[in-house]
Amino acid sequence: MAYTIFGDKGSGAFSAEAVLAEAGAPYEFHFVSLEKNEQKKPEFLAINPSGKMPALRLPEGEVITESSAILLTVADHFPNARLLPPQAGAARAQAYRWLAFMASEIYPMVEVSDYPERFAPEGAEAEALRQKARERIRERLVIVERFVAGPWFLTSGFSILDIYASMFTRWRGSIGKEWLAEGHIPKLEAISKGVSQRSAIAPVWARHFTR
Ligand SMILES: N[C@@H](CCC(=O)N[C@@H](CS)C(=O)NCC(=O)O)C(=O)O
Repeated sequence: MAYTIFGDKGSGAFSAEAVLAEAGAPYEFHFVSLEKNEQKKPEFLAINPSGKMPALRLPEGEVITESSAILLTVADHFPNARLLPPQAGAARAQAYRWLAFMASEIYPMVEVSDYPERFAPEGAEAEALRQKARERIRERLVIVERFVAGPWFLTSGFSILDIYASMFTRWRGSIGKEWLAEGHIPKLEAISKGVSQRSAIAPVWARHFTR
């Protein structure tokens, strides 16, 4: 039985697909279009009532949402893939820390940047809010950048943190292309390059991020 990912290209579904590919797990990708707002249709709301992707159906039928929970679950299911540092060590604690930081401090700002009219009246106020959200994302990426060990996120080597962090660096519309071009996050950009070149992830990366 395979895992089933629900999501769109270039979305948080990248992280779910990349971790399954890296683990060598069998999976299917069920396409849900953000452009057509399919994440708000009853069929998808039955899978994730919050109307957000990714969602992952496990082989036993259980549905998991929240990208960070998906990454942790797949890392647990495939211990031999060593997608997390050893349990109870310092590197493992740092992995939890930064996964939680990106999921709780950065990801929610992406919604504000992409859909500011959900939080402020449409027009100038929503646009001003979008700019504020972009600033918060940038400020928080710079905090992450300071911690990154290089060549991977953690000193212990490649992990789910690299998959997660690299995904955020691709969201140019949410962050601002000009700022990204200024080179504020070179270590995170290097991680993205490394993730994009991993043999199992390269085709996934190309499908999600190459136009
Ligand atoms: N807390 C969720 C956030 C997921 C999320 O915001 N996903 C975006 C796509 S990258 C989405 O589905 N946006 C559509 C919407 O908000 O309507 C997670 O960590 O997976």
